[in-house]
Amino acid sequence: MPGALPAGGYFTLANPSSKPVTLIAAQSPACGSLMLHMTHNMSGMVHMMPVEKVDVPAGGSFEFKPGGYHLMCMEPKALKPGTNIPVTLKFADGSTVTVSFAVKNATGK
Ligand SMILES: [Cu+2]
Repeated sequence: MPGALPAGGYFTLANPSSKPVTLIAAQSPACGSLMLHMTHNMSGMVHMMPVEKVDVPAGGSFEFKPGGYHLMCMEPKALKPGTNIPVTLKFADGSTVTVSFAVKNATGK
C-alpha cells in the first residue's frame, strides 16, 4: 500500500459455534483506526459507509470482500506487502479474536 492511503481488509468470518456472534469493532497496532465499512453502489456512484456491527449466524460465515463489506485501515503505519499484521476483532459478547492479516499491494501481491 503506497504512502498513507487507507487500506482495505478482506476476510471471511466463520462462526462454528451454535450461537450467533456480532462483530462490533476491530483494531490493529498497524492502523491509526480500523473501521467496519460497507461499499454501496448507487446508480454508478460508489460510496463507503461505516457500519456498526456485522452479524454472523450460528454455524455460518460472513464474507468481507471487494465491493462489499471490508475493514478500513485508516492512517496505516508502515504496511509492507509481504508482511503480516495482527488484527483484533471485538464481538458484542465481549470476546476478542486476534488474527493475522497478510499485507498485499493493490495488485494482490
Ligand atoms: Cu472503506
